[in-house]
Amino acid sequence: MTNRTSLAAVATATPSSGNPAQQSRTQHDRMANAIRALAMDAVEQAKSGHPGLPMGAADIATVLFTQFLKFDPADPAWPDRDRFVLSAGHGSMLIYALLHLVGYEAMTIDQLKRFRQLGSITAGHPEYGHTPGVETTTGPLGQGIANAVGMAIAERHLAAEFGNGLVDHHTYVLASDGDLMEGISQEAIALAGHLKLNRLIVLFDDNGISIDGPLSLADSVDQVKRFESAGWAATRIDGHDPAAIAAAIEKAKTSGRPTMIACKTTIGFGAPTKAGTEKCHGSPLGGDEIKGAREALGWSEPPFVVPDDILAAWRAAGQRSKEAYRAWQTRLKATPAEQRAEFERRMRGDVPTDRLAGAVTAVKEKLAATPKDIATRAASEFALESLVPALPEMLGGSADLTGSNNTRTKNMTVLSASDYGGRFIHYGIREHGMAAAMNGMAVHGGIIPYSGTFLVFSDYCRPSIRLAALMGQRVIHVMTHDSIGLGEDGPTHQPVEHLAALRAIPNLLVFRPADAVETVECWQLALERRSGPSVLALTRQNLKQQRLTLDAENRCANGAYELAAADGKADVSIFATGSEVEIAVAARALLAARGVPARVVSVPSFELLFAAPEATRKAIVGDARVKIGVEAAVRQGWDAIIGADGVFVGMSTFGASAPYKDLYAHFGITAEAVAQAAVKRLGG
Ligand SMILES: Cc1ncc(C[n+]2csc(CCOP(=O)(O)OP(=O)(O)O)c2C)c(N)n1
Repeated sequence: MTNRTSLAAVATATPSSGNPAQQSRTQHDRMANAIRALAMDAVEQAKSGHPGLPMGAADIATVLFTQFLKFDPADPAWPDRDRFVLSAGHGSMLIYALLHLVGYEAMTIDQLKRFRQLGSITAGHPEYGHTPGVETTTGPLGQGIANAVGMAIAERHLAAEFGNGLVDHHTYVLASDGDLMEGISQEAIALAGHLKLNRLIVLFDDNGISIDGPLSLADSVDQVKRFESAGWAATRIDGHDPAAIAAAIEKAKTSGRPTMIACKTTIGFGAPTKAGTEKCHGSPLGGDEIKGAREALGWSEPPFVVPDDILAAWRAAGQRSKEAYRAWQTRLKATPAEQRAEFERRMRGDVPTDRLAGAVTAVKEKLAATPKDIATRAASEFALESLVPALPEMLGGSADLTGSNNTRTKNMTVLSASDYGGRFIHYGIREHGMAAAMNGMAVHGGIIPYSGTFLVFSDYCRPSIRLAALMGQRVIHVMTHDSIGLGEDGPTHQPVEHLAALRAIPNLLVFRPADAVETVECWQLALERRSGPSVLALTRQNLKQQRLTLDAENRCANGAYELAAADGKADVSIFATGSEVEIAVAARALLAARGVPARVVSVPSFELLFAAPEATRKAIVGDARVKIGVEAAVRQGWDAIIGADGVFVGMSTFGASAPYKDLYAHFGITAEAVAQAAVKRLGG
């Protein structure tokens, strides 16, 4: 322990009051020690948690929150606040302590005492929407830093649109060794460097310790060189030296590039025997160790007590941005009414319902006038040609599959370091980083991110899709090439289990539209949905337009609907999604020719069907003697519609490489197979 003497020496000094930006070293240490003590105490009380990171990073956080971060505890949603992302979410007590100290009303000392307990706002890891002041949900390492890239893109994009008077803020990240070891961080760092996101500042808690022990067990990357090679400014400092931390952040703010500051710290700083070791990473320190730490830090207060003068200094830090806040409000008021209303609408996340409905109707009218037998990915592009101009908040992209995903419309310009106002992002081959950046844009506000890749690569972004669902964010994933129907690329590219896997994520809507009309309807539902993400699974191959007459109503809204009625009372209900709907329709005709009345139900979204009122759902599902599901994917999930004794025509193995029509025949997903299965089940 090297910190013991210096800390003991400063412990009794009187704090300076006044300008917190120029507080003395003594004052700084006592303020940082308040974080350390609260973290130790809360983790001890919960008998669970991670004291090491908050104790080690307390100096960094103190400098950031008392001298740099622009925020107002009275208005956690202030659009132009700086964003602070605790990417190393396991160190959640760091942010909870900070929120308490700077004066977020909801973060009472009682909440800290109830760390990690049911109903508290001090959840195990920081959760967006659960705790005012938490900007994004973190815990799965690497996600936070990648979210922050999206926030920084959102900031520059909105600044390009609304001007620096309304949008001009920084995004700060506290990242750990674990964050930087995760692969997603490479995607995020490379994208941020390429886009020269100079308002993004990463403070790396460079403590050289993870759960298994010293980092040297598993890693020997020179992080400064790594960031520099990705186009960042990067530097190494003593993370316990407030002057060095402040100087580095000051410099970062003037850089033309994003900055990474590697702050050398001691994990568990202050703990007499456990500091600097993995022993303080993820478990309570224990009574003796806490007693020793209190002595080492010169902190004589009982658990959960912060001396008045220190609390007052922290609360003063919480008021630092009042003037900036007022000035911003004044600028907002001086903004021309129309622009101001648009900015406020965008930040509230209200879609312009009339404009959206108008765009959807225009697309449907065109499809009724001139039906299109096109792939649903092309139908999506056709819809986007109307939707993108109607909704300026839509920010599109693709992970290097732009021509395949059809996500870029004709008039979209590219968002780049020289034009942040562009509305299309070439994310590069970085599906995970892309999905996480989209989450960051969504939580930033003002943007509805949508982007594209192949459905099979949903696995590459699944952790971020899950977090979008957990956070309830409107993020829209266009995922094309959605089955064996993609053909010759073969089983590596043919999703089989992916629809089921995505449907397993709570609060995610998975849409698989059957034709051009359903595609625009599904887009409308995804855009209107404020409370969670959506996936649009779209085909590569052309499909017949099933809906030939104009429907004012969005027939996909209940998740499923009867597309073709039976001739008389149905003996058979055929349920199908996407490209298999036309197979179901053909099977119905074959059955009709054999005198078997069958109906076809298109099921663009399981989740919406299951959420529909019971009577509606029962009417849609019906009571035909035989229920058949048709989907070129695995059966998992289908029993909820067709029953455990229902007939399923789909896939049970991986696909194969061949022209798609050969594959459908090979795997027996054909109208004949469906009709035969129905007749067999009817006992014919
Ligand atoms: C994606 C992911 N993998 C594994 C974990 C489990 N985990 C939590 S913290 C941690 C190691 C953290 O080491 P470091 O990032 O250096 O944090 P510190 O020890 O400095 O607190 C691991 C493996 C996780 N939270 N996220």
